[in-house]
Amino acid sequence: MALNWFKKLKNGLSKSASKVDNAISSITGKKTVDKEELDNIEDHLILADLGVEVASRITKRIKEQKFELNEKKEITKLDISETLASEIEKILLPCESNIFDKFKSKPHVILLAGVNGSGKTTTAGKIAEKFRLDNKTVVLAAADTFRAAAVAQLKTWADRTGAKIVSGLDGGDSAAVAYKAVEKAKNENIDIVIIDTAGRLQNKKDLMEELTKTCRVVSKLDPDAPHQKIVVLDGTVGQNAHSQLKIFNDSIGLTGMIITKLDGSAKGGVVVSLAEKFKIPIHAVGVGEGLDDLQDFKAVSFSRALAGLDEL
Ligand SMILES: Nc1nc2c(ncn2[C@@H]2O[C@H](COP(=O)(O)OP(=O)(O)OP(=O)(O)O)[C@@H](O)[C@H]2O)c(=O)[nH]1
Ligand SMILES: [Mg+2]
Repeated sequence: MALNWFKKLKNGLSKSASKVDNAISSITGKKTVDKEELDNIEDHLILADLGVEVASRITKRIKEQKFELNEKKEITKLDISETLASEIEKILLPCESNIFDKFKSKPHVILLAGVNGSGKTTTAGKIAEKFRLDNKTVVLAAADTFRAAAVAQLKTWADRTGAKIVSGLDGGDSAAVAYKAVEKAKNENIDIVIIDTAGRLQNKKDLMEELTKTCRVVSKLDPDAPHQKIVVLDGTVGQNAHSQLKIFNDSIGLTGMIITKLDGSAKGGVVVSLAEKFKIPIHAVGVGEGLDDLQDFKAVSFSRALAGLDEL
C-alpha cells in the first residue's frame, strides 16, 4: 500500500492542529468579532508555539477578513482555517528546500548537529535511506565518540541502508573519524558522507569546539566541506528549539534544519516561528522512528495540516 504522506503528517500534527483549532473556534459562526475574542485567538496561537509576531500577524489578517466578510455572511471556520493556512504558508514557503537540491560535490559531505536526543543518529539513517533510493552510495561517519553505544546504533542504520560506516575509538577524536570518512569516500568514489555527531559533551563549549574542529579538519580535504551543516531539532521541545538553533548557528553557521518527532508533537507550530525568525532552509521533518519516516518539507502541505485542513 502506498504511503499517504499527507495523512501521516496530518495525523502527526493533529495535537498541534487542535491547539490552533481552539484558537479559531471561538469566533466561528458569529457576525461580529470583538477585541477580546481577537486577543483570545492571538493567545491561543501563541500557545500553539507559532511565536508572538506570527500570532499577531495572523490575528490581524483574520480581523481584516472578518471585516471583509461581515457585510455578506457569517464567517465560517473554514474561512478562518484557510486564512490561517495561507498566512503560515507565506512564512514557510521561502524555507522549503529539498535536501537533494544541494547535492553538487563528490563526495558531498553533510554534518548533522543537535542537542542530546534530538534525533541525529536516526535522521542520519533516514537520510542514508533516501540517498540509497536515489542510487547514491553513502558512508556514515560515527563522529559521536562520546557515548559508548553510539557506534553500534549507527552501525544498525548502516546495515539497514547498505551504507558503509567509519568509526573510531570510544572517547577518541571525533574530527579524525569525520576526516577518515571523507577520505574513504574520496578513495572509493562514494557519493555522500553523513557525519553523525555527539549531542552531549562535558559542556556546551566543548561540544561547539568539537563541531568547529570537525568542520575545519574536514575542509582540509575539500575547502567547501561540510557542504551542508544541518541542525536536527526535536519538534516536541517548543520554543527551546529557538535557543538551540541559535547556539549551533552562531558556532558553525548552519545551512539548514530538520525537525523531528512531529508525529504526536503538540508543539509543531514551532516550525513556523523558527522559519519566521531564522529564515534558514528546512529540508525535512521526522514523522516516526522508521526508515522511511523522514518527509521532505513541503510548505503547503505542512501549513494545511497545521490548520487542520485537507490536502489541496
Ligand atoms: N517518534 C519519533 N521518534 C523519533 C524521531 N526521530 C528520532 N526519534 C527517536 O528519538 C530517540 C533519540 O534519537 P537519536 O537518533 O538517538 O537521537 P540523537 O540526537 O542521535 O541522540 P544522542 O546521540 O544521544 O545525542 C530515539 O528513540 C529515536 O527513535 C521521529 O521523527 N519521531
Ligand atoms: Mg546519536
